[in-house]
Amino acid sequence: MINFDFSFVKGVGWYPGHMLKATRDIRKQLKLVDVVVILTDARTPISSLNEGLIKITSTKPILIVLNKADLAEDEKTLEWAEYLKSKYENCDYVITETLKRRGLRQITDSARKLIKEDRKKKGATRPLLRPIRLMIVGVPNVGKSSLINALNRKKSTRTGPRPGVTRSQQWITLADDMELLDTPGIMPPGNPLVECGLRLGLINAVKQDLIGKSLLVTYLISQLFKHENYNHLKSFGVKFPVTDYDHILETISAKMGYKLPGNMPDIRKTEEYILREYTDGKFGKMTLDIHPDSQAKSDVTILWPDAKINMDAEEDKES
Ligand SMILES: Nc1nc2c(ncn2[C@@H]2O[C@H](COP(=O)(O)OP(=O)(O)OP(=O)(O)O)[C@@H](O)[C@H]2O)c(=O)[nH]1
Ligand SMILES: [Mg+2]
Repeated sequence: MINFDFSFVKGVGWYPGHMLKATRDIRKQLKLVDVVVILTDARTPISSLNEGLIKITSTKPILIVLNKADLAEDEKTLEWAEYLKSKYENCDYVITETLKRRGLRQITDSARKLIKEDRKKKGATRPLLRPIRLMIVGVPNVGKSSLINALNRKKSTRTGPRPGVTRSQQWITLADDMELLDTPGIMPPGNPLVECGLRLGLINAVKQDLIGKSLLVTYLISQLFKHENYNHLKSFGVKFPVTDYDHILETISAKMGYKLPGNMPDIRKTEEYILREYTDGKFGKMTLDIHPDSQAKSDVTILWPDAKINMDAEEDKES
């Protein structure tokens, strides 16, 4: 049995000035667009959705894209997609793996279908004689610019495995009858619940240094135990069953040759390495958002801050 204690962790919000401006820019451009494409990370479909974006764009049809599906468990991605479709009116969903170019066609097909239905609902009778316009929004680092590049093929917008790569809006015209608006990633203002914040840090939607890399590695390892996802740890020589957290980091540090003077393990370097391995998908498919109805399956206890206190804080914020 291994225990993890996160009860001391405080929520970490991240809402720098450029996100406030980006939100204003989205409101301004909204009247120009035909459909809003909201990207979320398939590993955290709820934690990385930013419901505020759904609220401010709800006058338009919305296509929810669960991207990075290559990093999430297929069955759970489908379950979450159906959940989102039933939760929000006016929405459809598509599951994508942008880097492998999977699901791209469904995005353009679904966008066209949503626009057609919307125009019909509004009584439009003539065909649209201009390119259709899609605005791409979402939290940082979910793959908005990558999606646009994959659709565009000319690779004109910058991407990177960090939050905040795109800093301003940019229209991109595709060869066929479509225009795309890339936007900077936007977090909801305020502090998320602690576990939601840790998930956002792990997927790089929030700067990892703001949360602390040690804490994120501990959270990652707690999730590996929760999902009984041991293969990558075993490949470093970690022996199971494990009861001692330090043994995991020390084993990986020894395997990688990360040493400090005096032959001590270089834990900081090891933690940075583990997070890079996670970002590169080396720990395999793992969905972090867990539906409340699903059962935890493993021999691990994880302590969280008093959920009631957190829930009350959330409600206060909304009222
Ligand atoms: N594994 C995987 N990685 C992806 C996928 N799509 C994008 N990425 C990677 O995710 C990282 C972020 O991609 P970006 O396109 O820059 O994300 P963004 O949403 O534009 O980010 P900001 O501009 O910072 O808001 C990059 O390293 C991409 O290579 C995917 O489907 N699967
Ligand atoms: Mg971008």
